[in-house]
Amino acid sequence: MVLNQNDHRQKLLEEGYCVFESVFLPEELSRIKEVSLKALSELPPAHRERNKSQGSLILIADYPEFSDLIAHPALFKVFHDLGFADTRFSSGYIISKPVQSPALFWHQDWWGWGDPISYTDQIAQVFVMIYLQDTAKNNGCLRVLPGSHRKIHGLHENEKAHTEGVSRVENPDDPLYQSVEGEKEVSVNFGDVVIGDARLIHGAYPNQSDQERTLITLWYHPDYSQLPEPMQTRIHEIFVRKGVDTDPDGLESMTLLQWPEKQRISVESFFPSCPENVIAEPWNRKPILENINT
Ligand SMILES: O=C(O)CCC(=O)C(=O)O
Repeated sequence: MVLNQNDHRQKLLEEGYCVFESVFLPEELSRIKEVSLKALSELPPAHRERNKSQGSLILIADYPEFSDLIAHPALFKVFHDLGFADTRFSSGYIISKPVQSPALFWHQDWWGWGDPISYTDQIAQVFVMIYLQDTAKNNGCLRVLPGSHRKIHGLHENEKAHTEGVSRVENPDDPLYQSVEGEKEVSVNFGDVVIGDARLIHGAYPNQSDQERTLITLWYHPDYSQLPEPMQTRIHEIFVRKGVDTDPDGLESMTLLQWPEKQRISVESFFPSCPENVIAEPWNRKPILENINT
């Protein structure tokens, strides 16, 4: 179904995600695909063991070639259609499921649940997912729980998501990998873009195909100037890889500030500013259940 401009915004607000079809021509993503597959081929096996459920977690900050994607006019148009202004970037990953690999655990990615805006319609962070091939249930497409960005779900109680044992798939029978009532399959064509509220509970099906399934996830923050200052400070810290709770490898990574001048300048307008003398919003990855709708 092709959605119009208002439908996309409505769906994002109500269900926590939406899909923009044919945002990119396949050839516009060919360089990104080449760089991503090369980065994957150079990964030490231990990385994939450690991230068996995700498949891989490669910070794109190490690859200035991603400047073309981060500031791509087609993404800018998507943000415009969603009514976003003053959108800033914090980080991005190459997340790639090898052939015959397990499901990605159910999780949500929001870390600012301590702030009251997390319980409102204001969206502080979105994921932008760009799959580098068509996806379907068979090769590990995304699955989501529509509306879970604003409503309580049993999975909110599960504190294991993002832990080491769950990433390594130490217990494949854990409910975090299984189908859940109400889940929605989000299959896409190469060139489509999925936008989601960071609060949305999501995961991915196992990749049961004989092809790698590769995704670029980018994190952006709409209407940045309207976010509380401690949140802006935390976003800036994520951007400079300071104390990121889920990502100890990030300390060794480059930041976009160190990219060669040409690439850095092309993405500079998306860099998050940092308010002076403001302590960062504490990491808080679990909603306060009394504050969230039932
Ligand atoms: O691998 C996928 O399809 C989803 C990745 C994901 O959940 C994320 O980037 O937060």
